[in-house]
Amino acid sequence: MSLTAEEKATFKRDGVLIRRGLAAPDLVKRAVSLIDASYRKNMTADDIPAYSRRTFAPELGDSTELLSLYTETGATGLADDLLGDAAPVTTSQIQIRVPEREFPGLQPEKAMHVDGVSCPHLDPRELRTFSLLVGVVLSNISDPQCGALHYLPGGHLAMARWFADQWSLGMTEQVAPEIDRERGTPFLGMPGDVLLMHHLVPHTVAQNLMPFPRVMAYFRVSHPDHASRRLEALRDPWLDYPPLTDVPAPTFQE
Ligand SMILES: O=C(O)CCC(=O)C(=O)O
Ligand SMILES: [Fe+2]
Repeated sequence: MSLTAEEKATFKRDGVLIRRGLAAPDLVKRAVSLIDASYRKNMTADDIPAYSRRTFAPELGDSTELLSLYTETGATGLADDLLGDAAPVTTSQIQIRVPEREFPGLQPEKAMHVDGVSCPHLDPRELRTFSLLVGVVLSNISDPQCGALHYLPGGHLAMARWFADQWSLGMTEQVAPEIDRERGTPFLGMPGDVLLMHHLVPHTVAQNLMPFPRVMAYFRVSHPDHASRRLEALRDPWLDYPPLTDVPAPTFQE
């Protein structure tokens, strides 16, 4: 599985690429039924705040069935196409936006952020960054009101400039003030759709105003050298993406 030249150019400009229906229905069905069982049987309302920071269904973090959403769908080939080479992914993260009506006040909107930098619950000097986020849709996300991920197309370039010029390690601000004010573009999709997002694209999630849970599986992919150059990768958006160095970003809007 590989990316077209046009897809690479789009990723360069937007920092985001969407492949509809990449994960086969049987893989999606198996993952959904495991997550659903965990949500119904193991989760309590008290778990929601911590799970929202880390992962839902933590006991499934290294399950082969969940990992197959990344390893058996062609997503690994797409990640290799962007990064040139990628370290193996060994865990999945499940993020559920629970229905607000059922669990009022337990899952507030997340602030605009990039993953792994100045996490509110961690030491701000600790970086837990990576290169590429792969997200697999596991529920119907056709209405932005259901707690859709909202992202800022092109925000990876603005964030790299901010990290280079304004930011220093230990600051608690997660993004530049002008980015914090943005609401972003909702990522809408159906089960099996896959999102590839550059690590510097700022994003947020709102409350889920629908009566059913919104479910995503996420995989964090790193260039093999990422861990040894986290600070540099915040300031140079293409350091972890050698195959994209010479790809021109399109100037047209689709
Ligand atoms: O719930 C989501 O879709 C994404 C949440 C998020 O941004 C995160 O866990 O870092
Ligand atoms: Fe995030």
